[in-house]
Amino acid sequence: MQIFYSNKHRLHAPPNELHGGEFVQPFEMPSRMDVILERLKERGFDEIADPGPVDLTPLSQIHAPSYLRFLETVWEDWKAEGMQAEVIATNIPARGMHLDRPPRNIDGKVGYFCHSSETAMTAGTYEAACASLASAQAAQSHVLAGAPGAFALCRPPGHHATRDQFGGYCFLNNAAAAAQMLRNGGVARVAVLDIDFHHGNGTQDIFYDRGDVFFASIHGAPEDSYPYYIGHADETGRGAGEGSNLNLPMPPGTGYSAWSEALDHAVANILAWQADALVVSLGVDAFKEDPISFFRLDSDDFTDAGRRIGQMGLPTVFVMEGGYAVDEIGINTVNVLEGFAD
Ligand code: Q9C
Ligand code: ZN
Repeated sequence: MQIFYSNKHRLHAPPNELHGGEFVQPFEMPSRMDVILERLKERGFDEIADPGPVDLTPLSQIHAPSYLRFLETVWEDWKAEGMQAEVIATNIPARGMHLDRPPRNIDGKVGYFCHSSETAMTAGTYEAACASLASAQAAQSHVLAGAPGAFALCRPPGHHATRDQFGGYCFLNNAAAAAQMLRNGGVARVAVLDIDFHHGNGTQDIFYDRGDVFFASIHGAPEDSYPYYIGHADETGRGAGEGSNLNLPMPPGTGYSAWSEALDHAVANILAWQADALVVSLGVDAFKEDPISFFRLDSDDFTDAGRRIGQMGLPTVFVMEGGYAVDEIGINTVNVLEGFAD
């Protein structure tokens, strides 16, 4: 399987994550990629290419222009205001406030374009996010050209990035961009299957009103898990998108028997919807040892999940999302790809 990966993710390495009231080393760290790359090579996946330059034009179909401009300029503006350290949102518009009036002040703007303050930005974040997006785009065009599957080893991840907000370690929505570019390339019906432990709120937000992209997500129930305020089973889409959004929230302690039933349900719905191509938001934080998640999947379960995805018989773009049990992230990720290829 062809893999696309850029080293430029290293430009994004914030020193801090706000976690439990203190600053800790971020869970989403550069070494995640090293462990995956090592495992890929160990298992004979040696077609790993740099994606080449990013194409920013399709971004305007999934992100607000004002948000894109913000990402591009925030670091400069933040420094110009005299801020000493990384960009972190402090104040985010809440109940009773205006949700649609971006302020001029950069601190206010950061909060306006953010939904989760654990996520920091640094000088190299935008460039890293663009390089991550480039991998998703390259994998997408590889599949569009006829490959049965391709893997975008993306970092930073993307599925929590909404139309106009960063957060959840995400800035540009790589999976949404891949889906949009498949559409632009002539694929009529595209499904996004999100198996990351966390609900893919960004991808849902982007496609919620659209009937041409189906979104299905298996995730920790919002009552118990980030992103907390979205991801319920009754969110089914709106307008032309009614019926093309499927949320399968699962409780703490969910193991592979219940999880795989949810996967089968998602797969059946995607096939019934008659998708022509598939984008998989591939997070492996459903793993039992993940430090910030509460499902109980074993490493072998990821192989089986990959096999079930492969049995759909759809051209498939895998896009890397989360997974924070760094020691096993390589095994778990590559297991999905091996199961798929099987
Ligand atoms: N303090 C992805 O898996 N919540 N993002 C942090 C630890 C945010 C996860 C909880 C989790 C975001 C791509
Ligand atoms: Zn996740």
